[in-house]
Amino acid sequence: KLEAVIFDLDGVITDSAEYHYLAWKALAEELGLSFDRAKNERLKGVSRMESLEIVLEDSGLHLSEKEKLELATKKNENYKRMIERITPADLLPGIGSLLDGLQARGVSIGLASASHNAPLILERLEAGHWFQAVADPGSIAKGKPDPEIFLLAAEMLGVDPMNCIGVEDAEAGVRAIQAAGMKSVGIGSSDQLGAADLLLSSTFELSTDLLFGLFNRQ
Ligand code: G16
Ligand code: MG
Repeated sequence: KLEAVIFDLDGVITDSAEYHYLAWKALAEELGLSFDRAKNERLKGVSRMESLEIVLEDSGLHLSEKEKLELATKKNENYKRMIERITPADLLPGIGSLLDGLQARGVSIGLASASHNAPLILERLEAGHWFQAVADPGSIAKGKPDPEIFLLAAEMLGVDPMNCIGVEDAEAGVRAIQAAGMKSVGIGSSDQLGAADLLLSSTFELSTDLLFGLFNRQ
């Protein structure tokens, strides 16, 4: 029986993925490095410090840990200024009615975001009331594609991962969901998310019936 649906935040609940892109791009430009959307795909779902390593690769720059921390902090300060503009109108299409529908059918709802800014974003979206569990990325050892954050959310909800569906927009995220033993829904293109059990091009296509259908199919 479908007991819970566990969501990624950035790129699934709201388009904060775009703000991450803009903030990393601004930092890269400041450092004189090239950064495009193709490279940005590799940052999705990946932690802040690991993202910085990807931004810096092939740069020839040799930075100390302290300098790296300063750059990551700078990116985050810029990102935080951008997400202050988020309002409840920034819930991605179909998400509000999906969360209402799941709640009405007694399905638990969890969040498995790699972002330390997730609680702030949920607050800005006024979406916190839908979530019975928000997994803290600070309390896990390994980020996506490791399943840890999805397993933590399931544990907090008190549900068996086998009875969960995970929803993601990142390749690393879909792999994390599958490694957790959950059914996976990918939001995006088959180039990155071809491995998902169900692939949709937009959150608008998500529905309670579709998720029950996915869970019940063999
Ligand atoms: C998100 C983004 C990543 C970001 C990470 C850490 O994860 O997809 O691009 O690097 O969180 O975010 P922060 O720097 O805010 O802690 P998710 O899992 O919600 O897609
Ligand atoms: Mg994401």
